[in-house]
Amino acid sequence: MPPVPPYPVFIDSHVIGGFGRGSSDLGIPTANIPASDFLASGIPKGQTGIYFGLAKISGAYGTLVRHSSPEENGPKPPATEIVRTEKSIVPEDGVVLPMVMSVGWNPFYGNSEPSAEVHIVHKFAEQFYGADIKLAVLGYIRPEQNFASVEALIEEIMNDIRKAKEFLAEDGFKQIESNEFFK
Ligand code: ADP
Ligand code: RBF
Ligand code: MG
Repeated sequence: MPPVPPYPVFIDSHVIGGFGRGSSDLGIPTANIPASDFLASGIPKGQTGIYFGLAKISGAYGTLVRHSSPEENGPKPPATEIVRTEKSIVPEDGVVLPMVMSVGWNPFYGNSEPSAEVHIVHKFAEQFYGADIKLAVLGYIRPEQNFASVEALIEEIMNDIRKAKEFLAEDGFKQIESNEFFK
């Protein structure tokens, strides 16, 4: 089955700092992008929730400097700055990869601002703040939910990843990998 309209939706963005708890709290790092890039993408406005698709990282990246800790900020994201380095994405990390994406207010954490964040199903050599990220959003999985525990949230994310892999294994999705957008 091919992606159902309005998908595929292509988003050309870059990686910014988030709340700083994806890796530390959940063990599931997410590359955050400006929520405005998601809102401008053509996906029906205000449709928060969990999506799946493909991602490709490229270009130069830097190191993230946080000017305060997530704990100090509560529901607001900490101020961050990306300090450029001479590093660029290595070829084995710069391929089209499966991803799951979460958009919204993270009810479990009660954020005061919407975020858009992408977990790529791949083991990266390093963090890649400031790098370019190209996304093909290929479908919607579910709305955002609240959970009774961090463990329950993690379990649901694992389930999302399983579903994403199943969808992406179907013919119509695989072809998007060779789309001109990713060249
Ligand atoms: P933040 O809140 O700043 O986004 P995270 O812990 O969610 O912190 O993610 C940190 C960073 O980890 C991402 O911005 C990205 O550079 C890097 N990263 C490493 N592996 C992955 C991956 N598999 N998927 C997404 N990001 C990853
Ligand atoms: N946060 C929620 O509060 N509720 C969710 O249902 C939820 N689902 C997610 C699904 C995926 C695939 C990913 C990558 C993240 C999800 N999150 C959800 C966001 C999670 O809380 C967030 O990644 C961390 O707070 C780190 O920023
Ligand atoms: Mg993140």
